Amino acid sequence: MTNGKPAFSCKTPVRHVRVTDPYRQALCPVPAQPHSVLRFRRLLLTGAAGGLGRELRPRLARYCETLRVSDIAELAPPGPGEEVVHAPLQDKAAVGALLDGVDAVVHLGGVSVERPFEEILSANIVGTYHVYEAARVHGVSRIVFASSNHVTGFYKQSQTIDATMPMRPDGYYGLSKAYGENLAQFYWDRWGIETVSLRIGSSFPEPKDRRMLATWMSYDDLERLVVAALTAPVVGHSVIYGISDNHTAWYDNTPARHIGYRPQDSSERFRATVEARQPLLDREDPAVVYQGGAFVKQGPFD
Ligand code: 15L
Repeated sequence: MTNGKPAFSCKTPVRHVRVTDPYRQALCPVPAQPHSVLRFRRLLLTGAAGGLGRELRPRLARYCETLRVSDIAELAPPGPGEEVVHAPLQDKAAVGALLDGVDAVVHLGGVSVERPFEEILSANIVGTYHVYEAARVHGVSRIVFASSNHVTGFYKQSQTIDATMPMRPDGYYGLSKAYGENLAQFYWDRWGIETVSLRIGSSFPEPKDRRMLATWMSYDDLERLVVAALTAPVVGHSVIYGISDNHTAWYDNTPARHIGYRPQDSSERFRATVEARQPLLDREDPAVVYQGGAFVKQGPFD
């Protein structure tokens, strides 16, 4: 949801934003921008070597003059209009340099699964703090933050939830994404940096199991969502679930309609195959009870 305007800001944001009433925003959605009008001078994509980063890299290149891509893992060499930077998120100075001269950031970097707390701490908690600090220093006005459905993974699959409901993280990974969303809210309230936090469901070529019939998002819809988050005129700090237009859905995105995300795919065409592959479900299994699936059963790691 969009939560008010900054109380004050020591640095005038590049983009002036006025959000007066988030619920009015939700009731009066801004139409999605035609993609052809979009032209960023320089976009930064962190985590570009990961599964979603590799998918988004060629797609985002279409929307900017220069795409700067970053990761700690090996990246394909720069193509036309690309800059490749290896910057560990734990290194504040490196992340500072990474954001110098960029208009907006798509922050996918960090650990993307449940892991021991120390790994999550350095990549996701310290690393995301470095990204926001660098955005403040360099006057970057908008960040698209790859959050996760695991921020609310301990809601039951029988429930329909929206982003205004309390967080119920299902592990250290989900907790780190909850922290990232709170960080985004703080940098909006304090510094006027806008964020759209994307609580991404399961973005893969196709749903792997029955749970993903509800959480799946196609790569084309991922692109639509990221582009909408980059270009919606006013977002403050908004939170939206990243799923396709699935017939089974646990998330109500009504409070985030102002982002202008209109999914065009659905998991339904995979249903018969998925259900044949997984005919029986153990209704007592926490992975079947809770929205976070197997994430709710991870750990302890010692
Ligand atoms: C996530 O947040 C993970 O990054 C991804 O690997 C998937 O496991 C996804 O959630 C999911 O919940 O399916």
